[in-house]
Formats: sequence, structure tokens, C-alpha cells
Amino acid sequence: MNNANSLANSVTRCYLGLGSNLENPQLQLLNAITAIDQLNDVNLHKQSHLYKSTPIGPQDQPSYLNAVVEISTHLPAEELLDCLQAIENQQGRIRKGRWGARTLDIDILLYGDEDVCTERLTIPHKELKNRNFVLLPLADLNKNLMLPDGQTLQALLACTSHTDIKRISTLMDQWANN
Ligand code: ROI
Repeated sequence: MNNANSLANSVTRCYLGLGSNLENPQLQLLNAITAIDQLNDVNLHKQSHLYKSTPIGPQDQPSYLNAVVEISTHLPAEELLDCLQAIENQQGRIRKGRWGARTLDIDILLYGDEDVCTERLTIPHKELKNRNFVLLPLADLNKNLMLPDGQTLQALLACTSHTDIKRISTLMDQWANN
């Protein structure tokens, strides 16, 4: 349903992508997930494994750590974005240019089945289909996921390179299993 959130009080299931390659990336992601879990009107359901990935963009920057979480919320997409940007800022956001190293990015990948296109937001995320560091963790959470345009995650994964990304076993795995 495309207008799932137009009804007052309806709950929307969302997927958020997290990435970091500066200032202790693992701690950045763990702290961000804790902060997401503590947001008013956000329920954290699942978190993916943690992935080490080769940078997209200039190669003279550290490898990234990436993960995806599944949440549900009553918040409209832009209010959710405000909350996520506040978390990025609270964690002392550093961004070395558009394609450069960064302490923390939290992107709204999917907001229910909705297509959102505003000045601040494009959902589904513009690069979702092209990024293995988004597709692989999404598959940890919901391998039967279908995008609003009807494409399946499995079909996207089948034409994605898996060579420059590695699933890593970390404290986060233990945390996820508790
Ligand atoms: N590259 C990887 N591997 N992971 C990211 O999260 C990431 N984020 C970015 C850019 C600079 C595009 N490259 C990335 O913003």
C-alpha cells in the first residue's frame, strides 16, 4: 500500500542504513543503534551483521563498517530524518566532503512501501540497488524483501559483486543475539 502512513497512527516499518569509517567505526555504529532504540516512537526490531566494505568514492580513505536495522515508527519520514540527523550530530559528525570519510551516516533506505521525494529525502534511497553494503545486510533482516517497485532483494543480490565486502563477527553479533 503506497499511502500506508497517510492514516493517522499507522505504523510504518523502515530500514535504516548505517555507515562509518572514522573515529572508531564499530563504536559509532553501536552507539547509533543504541540511540535509535531510545528514540521516542521508534521500535527497533532487528539489526544486521556488521560488514567491512571497500569505500565507494575516493580510495584514499579507510574501509567502512556498514549495517542495517529494521524499525517501526509512527513518525512521518521527515520527522524520522530529523531524529536520525540529531543522532549523527550528537556523535560529533565529521564529513570530509561529499564522497569522503565520515564518522556516521544514517540513511532511511525504505519507509514502508512508500515512495518519498522531497527536497531533503528520496526513498527508496537512490543508491540502494547499487550498493552491496546495503543489500547484504538487508538480506540478513528480510531475505524475501520486495522493493516498492516490485523488484526482489534476491534478484538485486544476484547481480551484485560480493568481492569487496566481508561480514565480520564482532561484539555486535553477540549483542544482536542477546
Ligand atoms: N562506501 C562504503 N563502502 N560504505 C559507506 O557507507 C559509504 N558511504 C558513503 C560513500 C562516501 C558514498 N562511500 C561509502 O557516503
